[in-house]
Amino acid sequence: MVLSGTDKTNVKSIFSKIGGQADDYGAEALERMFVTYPQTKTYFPHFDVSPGSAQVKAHGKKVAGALVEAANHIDDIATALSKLSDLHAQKLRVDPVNFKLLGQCFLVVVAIHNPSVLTPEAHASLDKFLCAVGSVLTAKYR
Ligand code: HNI
Repeated sequence: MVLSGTDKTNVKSIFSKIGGQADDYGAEALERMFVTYPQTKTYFPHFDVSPGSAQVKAHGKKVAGALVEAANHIDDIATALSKLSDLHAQKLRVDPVNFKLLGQCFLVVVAIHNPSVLTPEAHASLDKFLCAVGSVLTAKYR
């Protein structure tokens, strides 16, 4: 997934507009993923996955932090998320299809809270970015 210069600018602009709300969006995206695609809950047997749970909130913060990190290092996402890539490939072994699902949920959450930010162009760039993050996190699966 190759991000153009415009995509990179769009993604950085989206994250700057989201600002401190990213943590909440991470949690909301997880809540939506668990409700809409309940099969994703199988990776979190040790979590209380009900909406509003403290564990989901804390985990959403971590996921959002990784997305912000990727956006801040958009020219080299692979290096920025290298440790997470090892973790998802070697330990968690999440089926790659699930990254699309979480990505879609995150897009929906951004759209709901920032309808004016998510122009079709911004939507396309954010989608490409989330796909790029998913590719990095599943790149080391063997
Ligand atoms: Ni993911 C742990 C980031 C997609 C299942 N994941 C993490 C952590 C981060 C993270 C950050 C915490 C690592 C640590 O504690 O050191 N995950 C991301 C990102 C995406 C993603 C940025 C995609 C955008 N993860 C997914 C998906 C699933 C998933 C799609 C499964 C459906 N992740 C997990 C599980 C853990 C995890 C399971 C361990 C949770 C725990 O605390 O036990």
